[in-house]
Amino acid sequence: MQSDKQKILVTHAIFPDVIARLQTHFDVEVNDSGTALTEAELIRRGADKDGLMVIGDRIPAELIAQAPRLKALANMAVGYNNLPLDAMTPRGIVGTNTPDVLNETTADLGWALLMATARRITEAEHYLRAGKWQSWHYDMLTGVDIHGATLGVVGMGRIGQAVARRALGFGMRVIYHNRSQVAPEIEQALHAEWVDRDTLLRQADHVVLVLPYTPQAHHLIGARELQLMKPTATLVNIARGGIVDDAALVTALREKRIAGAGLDVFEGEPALHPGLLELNNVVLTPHIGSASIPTRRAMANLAADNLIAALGVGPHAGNPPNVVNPDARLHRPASGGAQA
Ligand code: 8YV
Repeated sequence: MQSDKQKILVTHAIFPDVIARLQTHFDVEVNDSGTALTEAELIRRGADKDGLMVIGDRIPAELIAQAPRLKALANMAVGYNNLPLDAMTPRGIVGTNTPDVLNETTADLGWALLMATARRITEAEHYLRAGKWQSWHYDMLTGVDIHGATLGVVGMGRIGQAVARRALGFGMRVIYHNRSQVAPEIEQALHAEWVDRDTLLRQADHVVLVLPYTPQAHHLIGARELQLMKPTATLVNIARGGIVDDAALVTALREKRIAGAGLDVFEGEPALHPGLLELNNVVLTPHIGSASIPTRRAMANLAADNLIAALGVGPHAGNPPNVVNPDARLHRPASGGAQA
């Protein structure tokens, strides 16, 4: 029998209880193949859907053109540069994200990378496992100090603030760069001082990138910026691939123009610049910033809440909590989201 429920696609397997919750409202199709859908598959499987829960996939604008019933794309991520908003908004298709619930977990990972990079943890473990630890030497695997050093945070949003807050425990000086200065009470609480970007790069011992990806942020850190950094400095990217020019970074690391880098995100991921794999002054993780079970669960539930509300059902029907393109409402057909 034909169901009259709205149809949704979830682009990767997620917690079964979250899927069950979605099933109370919708006909749910899940890509549980364990691999990402190709662009062509996304377009084909999205074509008859009312909504999508998007998990890390770059959604082609073509899907929007091919899916006449589509009303909402709920991203299970805080970043949403993977959604084709320019195609969605004029069609009245709402996009949502999952802010806040991942701030602390992502900040923790930023610090894990900072500390692993500064203290050469990955390199030291490889050294030990390879049986190279035969004797002691005063400068064996010496790193860069974290306590008392200067932390430079690029992007002082909610995750940037969580990164900066952790620096208090290490007695660090905190400088930050953000398009606009944060409120004075936040600066005071974090002991953080706004500086221009070049000053930050020149003065920081540890630079952490926590800004959203926008076309203006593309290759924000390239050869020129890496040249400004101290030769003893480290660079951590927990934001998005493409903010750092990975080829320029490989050259800088190879020539030891900075001490090291800790990277969770890459241009063209899951592929990465092959040069990165040859270097031992870089710590690499596969985009795991938000990867703890409680946080991923909170993200999945929030994305589900957004999708349910955006498709006109549940307690927040018509008012999803985390809309990223509010102008889409101006283009919505008068009837609004269909009811399940
Ligand atoms: C996601 C992320 O896990 O929230 C973000 O922006 O980068 C990660 O937390 C990843 O994008 C998959 O959706």
